[in-house]
Amino acid sequence: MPLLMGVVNVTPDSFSDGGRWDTPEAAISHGRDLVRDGADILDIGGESTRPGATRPLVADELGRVVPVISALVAEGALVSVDTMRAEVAEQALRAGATIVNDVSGGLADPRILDVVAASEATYICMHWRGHSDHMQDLASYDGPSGVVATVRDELCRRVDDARAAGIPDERIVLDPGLGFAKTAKHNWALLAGLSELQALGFRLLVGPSRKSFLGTLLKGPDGTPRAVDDREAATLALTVLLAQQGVWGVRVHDVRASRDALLTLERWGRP
Ligand code: PMM
Repeated sequence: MPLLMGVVNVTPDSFSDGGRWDTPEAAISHGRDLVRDGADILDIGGESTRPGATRPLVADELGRVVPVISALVAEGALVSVDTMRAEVAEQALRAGATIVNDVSGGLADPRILDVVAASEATYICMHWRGHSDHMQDLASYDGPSGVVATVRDELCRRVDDARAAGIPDERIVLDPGLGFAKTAKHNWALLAGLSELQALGFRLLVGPSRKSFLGTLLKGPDGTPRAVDDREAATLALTVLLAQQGVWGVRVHDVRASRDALLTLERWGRP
């Protein structure tokens, strides 16, 4: 079964849960709830990557994530830091995080690769093309090879840089980056073509939870997308399908529901 990575967004403006856990106390308490619900990893982030988001100051990002990481690590949680910044990754690792979840795959701040290389951390290397304020302008995969092969090749170049910085393959996890410079059609193609990414031989993490392509799929008769907090059943269906594909991890908001779905799937496969 895949690992469940529970999302702790310590931000005022994330698309799915912005503002709900934006004080350290609220975020710590939410992280505890996710562990109780069965999260294997807590992914703690202080920068919203919703389309159109503007970037926080480094000091603000640090102030959001470091106290939350320290507190949850002290309680025994396995923590990843969701950041594109070397400085934040460095301080998060010092506070006890053991995974760096870099949605830019080393493109936003290449020094992050050196920080990870100098540690023993796992590096989640996501497919990305640009910051959130303009990423949807970059959602074009018109070349002859199509979105799956293009994302695979672009991820390979990120892996080349990670290797060159000294991060061994065993510490690298790849992620297709659903919704990042991608339309709904691109996301569905990537999910259907996941085995092409798996063929690269790295562990895979996928983050479909509550994303807008599910809102579009579940749109009402007048075309209105399904609300963010009403996309859970579709998220669970994808969690189960991803588990059947053999991915290493799924990044989700509702850990309890995903854990129930995975336990059910696991029981089905047991005599
Ligand atoms: N998606 C979001 C943020 N961080 N990290 C990884 N590795 N993969 C993702 O798909 C991903 C991510 C955006 O979702 P959120 O605003 O709900 O956290």
